[in-house]
Formats: sequence, C-alpha cells, structure tokens
Amino acid sequence: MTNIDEKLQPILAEVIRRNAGEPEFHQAVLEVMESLGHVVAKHPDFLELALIERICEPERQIIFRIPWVDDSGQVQINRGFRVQFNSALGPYKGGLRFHPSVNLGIVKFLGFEQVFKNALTGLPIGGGKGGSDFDPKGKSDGEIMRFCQSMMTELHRHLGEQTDVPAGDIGVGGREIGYMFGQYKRLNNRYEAGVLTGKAIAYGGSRARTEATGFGNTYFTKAMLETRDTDFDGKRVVVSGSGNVAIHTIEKVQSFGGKVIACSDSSGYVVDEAGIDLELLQEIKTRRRERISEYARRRGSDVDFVKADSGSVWDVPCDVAMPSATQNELSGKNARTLVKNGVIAVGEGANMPCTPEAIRVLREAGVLFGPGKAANAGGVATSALEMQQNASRDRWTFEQTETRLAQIMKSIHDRCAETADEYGAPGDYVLGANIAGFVRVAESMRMLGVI
Ligand code: NDP
Ligand code: 2IT
Repeated sequence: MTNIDEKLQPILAEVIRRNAGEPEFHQAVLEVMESLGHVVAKHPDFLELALIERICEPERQIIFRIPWVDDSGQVQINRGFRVQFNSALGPYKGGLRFHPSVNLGIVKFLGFEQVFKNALTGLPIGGGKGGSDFDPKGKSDGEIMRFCQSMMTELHRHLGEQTDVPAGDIGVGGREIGYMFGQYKRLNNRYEAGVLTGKAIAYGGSRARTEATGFGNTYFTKAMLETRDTDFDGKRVVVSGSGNVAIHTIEKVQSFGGKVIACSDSSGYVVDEAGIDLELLQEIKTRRRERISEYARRRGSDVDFVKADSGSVWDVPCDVAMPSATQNELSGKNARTLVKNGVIAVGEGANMPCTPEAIRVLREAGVLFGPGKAANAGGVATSALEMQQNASRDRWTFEQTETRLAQIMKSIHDRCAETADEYGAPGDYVLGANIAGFVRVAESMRMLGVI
C-alpha cells in the first residue's frame, strides 16, 4: 500500500476485508486509489462525505441460477451475475461476459472500471457489468439460444432502457445479443430497442458498434503517438486476441499504415511477417469459430504458430502493443521483454490486461501507456450512440457514427492528458483517466445527496 495516500489506506483495507477472495476487484480498486491522493487533498469533502467508500460499493449485486437443456437432453446449470455498480450519471451500462472463469470478483472489477470509463466518455451512462460462467466453446447454435433465453428469463426483470442496458463482452457478440433481445421482447411484450446494445443493424443496432472498441483504441493510441510526433505508419504492431476487439484493432491499424505481425487466442499465437491477412482471420475466427492455429495452417510455411505453453505473443518484437484479449494477460516479464525490444506505446483494448507490475515497468521506461478505461471506451461510447439512435428512432450512417467515435476518443485522450498535466504528472494517462473519471462521478454523487 506504499503508493496510497495515508488517508485512503483504511478505505482500501476495508474494501479488501469486505470483498474477500476477489483479487481482480482489489487490483482495480488499488489502481484507482493510487491516483486519488492529490484529489482528496483538493476535495476534502470527498472524504467527509464517504464518496470513495460509496463508489467502491456496488449499488446492487444480482446472482442467479441459469438452467438449460443441452442437445443430448441433459439439464445444465450455470450461474448468472449482474452487478449494477453506479447510476449517478445514467442507467447502468456495461457488457455481459460468457466465459468459464467468470465469478463475482471478475464481474465487480469489470463493473468498477466501467463506472470511470463511462464517465470519461462524457455521455449519460452509469456503470454495470454481468455475465455467466457458461462456456460457449463447442456449443451448438441451439444450445447458445436456449442458454441466452434462460439467462434473460431471469435478467429481464432487472433491466430497462432507463434502468440497466447490457451489451457484449468476451463470448457475447451479435448472435447472443439477438437471442437475448428476442427473449426480452417476448417477456415484456414491448419493443424496447434501447434495452440492449450491440444489436444487429437490421433490428435497431448502430453502424460502427461492432468495430468501435478496436477502432477507438487505435484512435486513442494514434493520439498518444502524435504527442511524440509520430504515428502508425510503418510501425510493427502486435495485437493479442483474435475476437471482436482484436480484429477491428487490426483493421484500423492497417488502415493507418501499421503492420500487424502477430495475434493470438487462448491456444497460442501466430506470427505473419507479411502482415496479418484480415480477411482470412475473420473467416477463421468470426465466421467459422476455429482456433488460431488454423490461420497458420491455411497460410502455409511462412507463418509460425506457437502454442500458449511454449511462448507469449509479447515475445514478438514490436513498436506498438495492443493487448485485446483478457485481464492480466501481459505480465511484468512480458513488459520487460517489450521494453527490451523497443516498444514505444501500449494501448489497452482489453480491460485490465496489464498487471500492476507490467504497468510500472512500462511507465518507468517512458513507454506511452493508454489504460483500458480510457483507450477501450469507444465500444461503450458507441453503445451510448446506439441508445441515442434508438431513443430518437433514427439511424446514422457509418461515417457519421465513426466521426462521432473519433471525436469522442480524441476528447478522452485530451481530457486524460490535461488532467495529468493539472495534477503535475504530464504524460501519465493512468493518473489522468482515473482522476478525470472519478471526479465526474464523485461530484455528481455529491449533488445527488447521500445515495
Ligand atoms: P471476444 O470473445 O470476441 O474475444 C476474446 C479474445 O480473447 C479471443 O481471442 C479469446 O481467445 C481471447 N481470450 C479470452 N479469454 C482469454 C484467456 N483467459 N486467455 C487467453 N485468451 C483469452 O471478446 P472481445 O474481443 O469482445 O473482448 C476482448 C477484451 O476487450 C475483453 O477484456 C473485454 O472485456 C474487452 N472489451 C470489449 C469491448 C467490446 O465492445 N466487446 C469493449 C471494451 C473492452 P479464445 O477464443 O481462445 O478464448
Ligand atoms: O468493457 C466494455 O466497455 C464493454 N464490454 C462494452 C460495454 C457496452 O455497454 O457497450
């Protein structure tokens, strides 16, 4: 706790005590607390009004049973979660994750980060997160649909376009959102388009929402590079993962002239010195839902596949690293390798992908570092634009939506940079993001009374 202001130490100790066994949640809270020393010196009322304690305590946590029947007729049980973290700025907003690792602590870390991320967008959205320990891998389309319907049969009573608006995250894309929206509509007998985002364009989705997180991180990272008078042109870039965020990061980086030479999934990584063939990657990962080794097999002897237990994608030398898979996927050791290989910027597409040690190594080496709650905010920001289109019964073109996204990312970047300057830490986007997000939420809560 050495980097934490002494006034904040008892608050952190209490968060750890009352949320025992939730290391990811502790990690997310600790990172924010490390940035708040100067804030409480400037705003003593935040301490007097227990605003920090209140922000660390979710408004509501829902845990429920999800029974469903698999293709062999066997009854299966999963656990569902929705943590409605903070609604000071608007309805709870944040994705649903389907992955066997999902537990309450992971959902709480994601919900906590979401509160500040959503505040940074400047849009009227509170923070929440949810999901299930359901593993979508290897499931048939019918099993996915029955699971999604069962999940929504319980979840629907807690949602509403003015109450709580989920979207996708790991394991939840357009297909799952469609099944959940269908079931919500059936249960409520009303077409409440704004209750879920990430919908297909055909029935109320926003153009550019699918691309938004990856595009947004690329815009954010480009803005960081510009502070050092450089850009993506000709840079070697490594993107981890090969899901929604990774694929559209690769797409945008390539459009800015960067060369993405490696990407991964949980089974391993591929290195393609010619530059990742995006069309082939999408065919394999998005349409056929196959493993990344299939990319190497289809590309032939020029492309290496390395299994996850034999190496890390961060061993591949690059100028820019964009972790876009999952939490704690980039360790201190990986960060030292990146620094040794001359990395100049790291933009977090995933939520909390760098361990605290990795962040320390990168910051000490002077690497530009864009924390997830700022760099990956383009996804949720475009979700808010989807809600706006639904509320006004309008639909925007791809260009209109992407232009708004690009403006939002630039303004998040500038806000983080200005806040870091104001608090005496120029170039420290972690401090800038944590303070700018926190202050917006805390000031709103102060005005709303003891809630
Ligand atoms: P997807 O499910 O589309 O893709 C996830 C990718 O990460 C896959 O390649 C997956 O590999 C890999 N991955 C997931 N878990 C692990 C793990 N435990 N170890 C190694 N690799 C793993 O999810 P998204 O692209 O939507 O999400 C990626 C990250 O971005 C997450 O951290 C998410 O919270 C964050 N994010 C997503 C947003 C969105 O709009 N979708 C918005 C902001 C952040 P495999 O297929 O082998 O599991
Ligand atoms: O982590 C995230 O910001 C998301 N998964 C997207 C949330 C949203 O509501 O669009």
